[in-house]
Amino acid sequence: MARPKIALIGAGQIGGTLAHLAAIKELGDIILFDIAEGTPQGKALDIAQSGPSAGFDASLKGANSYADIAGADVCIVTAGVPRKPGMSRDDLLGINLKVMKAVGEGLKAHAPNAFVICITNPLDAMVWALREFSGLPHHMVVGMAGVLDSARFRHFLSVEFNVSMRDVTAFVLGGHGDTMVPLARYSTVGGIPLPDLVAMGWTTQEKLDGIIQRTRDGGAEIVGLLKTGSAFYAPAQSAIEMAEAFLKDQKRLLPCAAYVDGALGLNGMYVGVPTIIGAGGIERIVDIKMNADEQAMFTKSVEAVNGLVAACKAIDPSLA
Ligand code: A3D
Repeated sequence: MARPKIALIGAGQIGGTLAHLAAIKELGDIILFDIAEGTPQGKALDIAQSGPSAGFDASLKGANSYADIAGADVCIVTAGVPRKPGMSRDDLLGINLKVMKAVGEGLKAHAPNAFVICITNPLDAMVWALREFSGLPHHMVVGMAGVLDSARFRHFLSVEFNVSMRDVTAFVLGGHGDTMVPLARYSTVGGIPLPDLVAMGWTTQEKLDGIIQRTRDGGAEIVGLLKTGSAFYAPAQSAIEMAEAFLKDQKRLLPCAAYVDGALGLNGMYVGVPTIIGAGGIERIVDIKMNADEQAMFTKSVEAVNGLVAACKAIDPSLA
């Protein structure tokens, strides 16, 4: 069987890291696409030259033409601009919306059967716009945010409890912004929910609240440290986990910005929810039950996403 084809739209910090990870994991042959001439070609060549030492079989090619992504099985979109210190993700909306239009048209013309993972911010609005511009089926277009936000939460929890990160599971749902919803009740260490661990004296409610806030501010903390851009290693790894779930039909249960129509009380919108990813793309939305406090946080986050979608429609009337 021929290797799968993976197209990376945007060859910046995340795009380059995605290419490296996809090659090392031998997920398929890789096309790095960017409007900047030379960048995708240079990164493709550099990573390909690590192959003899790393021992992977994958071809890598840089491209500035959408024709090169033809027939891609997976497209991961990072095209656009990242945050600088002091900026919110929402400040990127105007410029990245135009980029989603160009990318959406490229996908429609050259990769209409791909599973598309959007990473460009502000995430929930951009994945919605990308789906609209591309016209691809909703279950084949998804946004990466929940896997990363949950990984940040899991990392902080593993440090607090001094346990392996592998034994910590966590759910962060809602929009990928200040209103994101880390769900303590659905987050566990080896199956023991966080509220039980507080009762068992493993940590205090105050410390847990601090970890939840640090998770919400996780992206800004890194932007503040890097000063020239935003996080890229963990975002790339998170999208690779989703791509692998699709390519290997793993049926993974992962929190993603997916199109929800009916579940969780939502009618036709993109927001972070638990999903099952397999060969069929987003195969299922997991309709979890929230208590009153969780529901209030989730509703606030949904409203924030709806506000960003309305802003997109105001900027580009073709989306209205
Ligand atoms: P960066 O290193 O600047 O790479 C972006 C690349 O996109 C650059 O190489 C540009 O040349 C390219 N580009 C710009 N316009 C186009 C276009 N029209 N077509 C093709 N390529 C284009 O940024 P990055 O890789 O650090 O981040 C990429 C995006 O991911 C930004 O919007 C970030 O805000 C976002 N991001 C999201 C998360 C989430 O968890 C959702 C996390 C981290 C970053």
